[in-house]
Amino acid sequence: MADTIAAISTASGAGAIGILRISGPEALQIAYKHLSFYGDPLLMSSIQPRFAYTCRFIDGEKKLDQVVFLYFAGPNSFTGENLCEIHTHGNPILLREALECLFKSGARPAKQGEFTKRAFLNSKLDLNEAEAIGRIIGARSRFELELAQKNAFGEISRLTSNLRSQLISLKAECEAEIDFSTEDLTYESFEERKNRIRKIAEICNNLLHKSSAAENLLERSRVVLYGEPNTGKSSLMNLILGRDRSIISEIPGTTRDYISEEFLLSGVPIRLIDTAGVRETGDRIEKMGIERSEKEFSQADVRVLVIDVSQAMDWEKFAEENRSKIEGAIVAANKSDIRDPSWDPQFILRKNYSGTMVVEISCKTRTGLDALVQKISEKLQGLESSEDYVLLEERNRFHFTSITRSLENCVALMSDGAPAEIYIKEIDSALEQIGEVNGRVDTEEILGRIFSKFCVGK
Ligand SMILES: Nc1nc2c(ncn2[C@@H]2O[C@H](COP(=O)(O)OP(=O)(O)OP(=O)(O)O)[C@@H](O)[C@H]2O)c(=O)[nH]1
Ligand SMILES: [Mg+2]
Repeated sequence: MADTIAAISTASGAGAIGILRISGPEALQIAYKHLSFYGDPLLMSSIQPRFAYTCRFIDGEKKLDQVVFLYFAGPNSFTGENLCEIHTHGNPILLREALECLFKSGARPAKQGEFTKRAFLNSKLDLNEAEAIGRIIGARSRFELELAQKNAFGEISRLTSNLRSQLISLKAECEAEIDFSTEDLTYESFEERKNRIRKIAEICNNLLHKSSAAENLLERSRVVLYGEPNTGKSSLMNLILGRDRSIISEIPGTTRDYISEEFLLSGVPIRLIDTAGVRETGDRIEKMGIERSEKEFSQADVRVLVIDVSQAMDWEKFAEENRSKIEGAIVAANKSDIRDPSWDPQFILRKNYSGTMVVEISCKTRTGLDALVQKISEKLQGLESSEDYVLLEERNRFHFTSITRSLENCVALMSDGAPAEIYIKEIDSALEQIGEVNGRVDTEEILGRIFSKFCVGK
């Protein structure tokens, strides 16, 4: 039988409330030793599950805090075991002291993710849902949170169950064919079977593609500032960051290598990159810097082309000649405080390059910066707004890759005229893998690896 575990389940640091959780066969007995009810003493047997009791948390004679106590009788609890929650005031020292009391009375410290692991072992959650909880807790952006929420509400589990039942009927058909005769199987029904298998392989493959697209977006999006020397890229970098990161000077070619900083732009984790100004140069080192700028530019998720509108320029010609740099980019028309009469955003906008926006800014007077940040955010959200992403954890990427491979092998064997006894083995191995997606995982090692990513108390 499992032992009883306890932990602080709220984040460390001070807060209005802090929650202690106790789970296991002795949860109620251990908690009860430290509760003192107002008025008539309440018998342990009178405590009703799912009722909130206000009482005191005590250590012998010592009163620690006024608390709210909740009891969930197994199996109707998060872990499926008897579970108690004690809501104290959120002082870390107080919480620690109360937790020590629970340990003294027989609970043992919970390991990382142990509450969720017990929920999984007691079939309260499948493995996908358990992993999704881990991601919900740790999500660093709204996009990641939305992906985790989809999984927590069973999207992967549902899809997998559906694929599994399709594979089971295919297997049954093949078995019938092996057991009885092959005479009945017409060319059409054989081809139809092959197509069904191919289709399942395609669904799995698609899922892998969607997941890898989502993973790319979970990496910090790269916002790259680029343009000719002296246009104000470094000035803009520093203003967006809110501190002096890049060196600024009136000498063109100041930034020799790209400079990159990670931070949250309106809640979205990004990597902001300031690059060396691009121009023809004989300087070997500057040339190397420019090559690196061009590489950053080609890998950017959001491109911000910084131009200097204090220059007298033929902007029409500029727009013509720089199509590849302007298309899809946010053009930051900088130095608008000393704008030259030759500048007019229409020269660029009139080209109707797809996805191009122009924002007039001045790093000197800070005008237009909010509008620019807003446009960058819009582009970032545009990258992430598609509902068509799914996130597979590493474990499931492996399973879905194996399933796809087995089913493709199956189709190849069928095309080669292999008998059902042979290709059914590939269906079997796909079925085995699909079973593991929803969590028929029994080795302690794999479970340990999954739940160790959680914090204590989860
Ligand atoms: N008047 C005015 N001057 C600006 C503005 N933004 C930048 N500058 C000046 O323009 C010069 C170049 O700025 P930087 O930020 O170093 O330009 P850069 O694009 O990083 O230049 P490189 O690193 O050489 O490619 C500096 O002297 C800045 O003070 C602006 O909005 N208005
Ligand atoms: Mg610079």
